[in-house]
Amino acid sequence: MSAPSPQKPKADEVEAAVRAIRAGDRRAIARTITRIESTRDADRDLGQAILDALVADSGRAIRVGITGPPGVGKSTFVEALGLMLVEQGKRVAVLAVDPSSPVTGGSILGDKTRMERLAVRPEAFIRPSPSGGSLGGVAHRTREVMLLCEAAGFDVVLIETVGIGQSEVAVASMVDFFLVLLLPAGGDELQGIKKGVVELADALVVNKADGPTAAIADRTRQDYAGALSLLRPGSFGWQPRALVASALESRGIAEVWAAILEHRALLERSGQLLARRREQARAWLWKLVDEGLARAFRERPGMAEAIAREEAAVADQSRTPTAAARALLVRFFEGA
Ligand SMILES: Nc1nc2c(ncn2[C@@H]2O[C@H](COP(=O)(O)OP(=O)(O)OP(=O)(O)O)[C@@H](O)[C@H]2O)c(=O)[nH]1
Ligand SMILES: [Mg+2]
Repeated sequence: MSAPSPQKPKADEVEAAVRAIRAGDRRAIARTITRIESTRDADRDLGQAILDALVADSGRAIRVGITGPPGVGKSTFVEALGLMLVEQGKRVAVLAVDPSSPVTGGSILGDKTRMERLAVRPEAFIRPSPSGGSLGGVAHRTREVMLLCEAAGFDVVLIETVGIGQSEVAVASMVDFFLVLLLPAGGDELQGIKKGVVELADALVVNKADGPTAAIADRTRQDYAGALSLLRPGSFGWQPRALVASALESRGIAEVWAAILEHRALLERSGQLLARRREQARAWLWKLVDEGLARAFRERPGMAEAIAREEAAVADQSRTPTAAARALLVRFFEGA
């Protein structure tokens, strides 16, 4: 995000897009998402103006985050769940947060997020995340795209992200229900998932409970259920569960959805849904402010050299971090 450009988006252009999106026009939705994700200031400002005009209409969907190790079956699960919901007459938006591979610079999710059976349904909208760009940036845009989809009338927003970095924490902070998919057998470490991620889960689902791995999946579920029962229920009385599913055979999907609805009812009854979303929005605001400040700090002319100097001084212990931070802040504010 750079400083807002002085050129204001045209009101009629904003209005036309807002009208089309409210009517559920998928091309208008896709076009606005492209603008939000654009690196061109003028496009992005237009995207933001449209979003701003629509934000009051957002908030009506059930927001579900799905994470898990690579290859656990997230996309297959999302498609199976999406198809079930579409059959029930719901409109479903699927978003993917794709932490681009730091090694290849390419997309990790690649083509696998296409979800061909769901993609052909007019009640569904699937948007893979843009590859490239910083992870924080991608997650920011996903949050905005989610709000846009809500304003366009989608009943459920499913957000897939691979659980190997920071993206799952960002996704957990923007959804109502956070689902962690796991493979039959193996502890969190073996699956490459951090323990902290499992602790964020509202439900753990051991996937691939079919064929030769069905029995192992049941045992794995029991192990996790035992571990979860030691956790205290959250502030509004939800005890995270452990379930099994076969995304491939569409089994166990209805049970997961039932848990999501039960959780939802509990959130609403206790008044926690609004409270949680307010807190998420407030935290998001501050994250953006913090990031904007940090960027302005680093990008101020002359700062890079000063930072390098202070870092070196702290490294060779000729200066305390406190004194170095103070010197940098003084320099920054004096140049303000
Ligand atoms: N046996 C079995 N295979 C499954 C199941 N779900 C997914 N798979 C298979 O596992 C492989 C990976 O599935 P994906 O849905 O792409 O997994 P993913 O977690 O989205 O993978 P990434 O996005 O690459 O992290 C595919 O070959 C699927 O067909 C399941 O329930 N049972
Ligand atoms: Mg996938």
